[in-house]
Amino acid sequence: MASSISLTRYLVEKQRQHGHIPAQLRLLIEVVARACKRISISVNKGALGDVLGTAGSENVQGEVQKKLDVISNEVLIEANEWGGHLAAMASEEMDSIHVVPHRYPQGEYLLLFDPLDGSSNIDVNVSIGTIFSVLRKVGHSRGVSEEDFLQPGKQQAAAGYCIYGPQTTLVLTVGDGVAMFTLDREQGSWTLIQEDVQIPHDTKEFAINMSNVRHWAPPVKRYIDECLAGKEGPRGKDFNMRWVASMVADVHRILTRGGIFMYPWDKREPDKAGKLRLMYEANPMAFIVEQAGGMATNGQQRIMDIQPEKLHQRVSVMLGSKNEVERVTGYHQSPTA
Ligand code: P6P
Repeated sequence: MASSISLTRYLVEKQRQHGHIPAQLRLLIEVVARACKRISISVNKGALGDVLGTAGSENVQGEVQKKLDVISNEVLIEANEWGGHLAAMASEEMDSIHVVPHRYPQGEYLLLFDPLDGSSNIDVNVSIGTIFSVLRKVGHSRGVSEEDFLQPGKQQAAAGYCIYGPQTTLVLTVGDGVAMFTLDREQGSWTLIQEDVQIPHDTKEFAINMSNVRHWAPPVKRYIDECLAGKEGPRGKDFNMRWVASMVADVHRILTRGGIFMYPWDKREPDKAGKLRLMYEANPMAFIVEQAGGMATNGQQRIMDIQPEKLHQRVSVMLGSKNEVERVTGYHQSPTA
């Protein structure tokens, strides 16, 4: 294998070539990557580390928290508090933002994360992951409030995820393409395995939870019915289906070989825009997917153009291979076309 490039070297060279990564952002990314390394150690222990099962508490979403949800959240908070690169953090597992304590210097970035996405898969040994998004703090006063976080996804300075699967792989964008790093456990370092990741514009693979078919809006139903009709239908080709029920795993497959991922609005909870959260699931994944030549919409508009109103607001998500996302978005915008 050609001389391996570490995450640190990749970030330094990006900074040298493009001035793309200010020192504070570089530190932030390396600290998050180190936290993901620690989370992967707990995840990999499973039953041997007394980290499985529920924590006996609920998160702000009213969901039962798994022990690893709480552990992962604590690891990310503790790792990022002291470095002077952050002003505050927000997490799926915390009702309100966590402002960097006064005993530490404050930085210019805001970090948002889903510390362990796919929790329902933890106890059955299926891939799960950490998703993170980085925003710049607007204004220079020391005060930070939830409003500082309510920026559209197109304002992100960086985004990434770490998938804890057969390999532990970190996927990252700072707005200059997408790179993948696999954890070399013998050296304890992140090693570059791919840069300039590109999602094929076409695919024959869709990812959606089919058990919800009776609850979908007509444009989603039309799109999936056409896929299921296969060669004999209007698409003229057969499609395959995958649904891991871990967004990180489904998105990683799409980054690797193409596909479309959908978690659309449905009639089960009509007042909610969708199941997934905008700020720390949809936005970071949309940034990564767009940087890899894909597309990400809520059926009506680009996800990264949505102006957030609440920290934990939900959104309908369609993302992946550009031509497929364009098609299903078109069905929403012109239902009779
Ligand atoms: P369902 C995991 O809980 C998650 O938030 C995403 O990672 C995943 O895509 C989705 O929910 C799975 O939802 O309804 O299929 O269990």
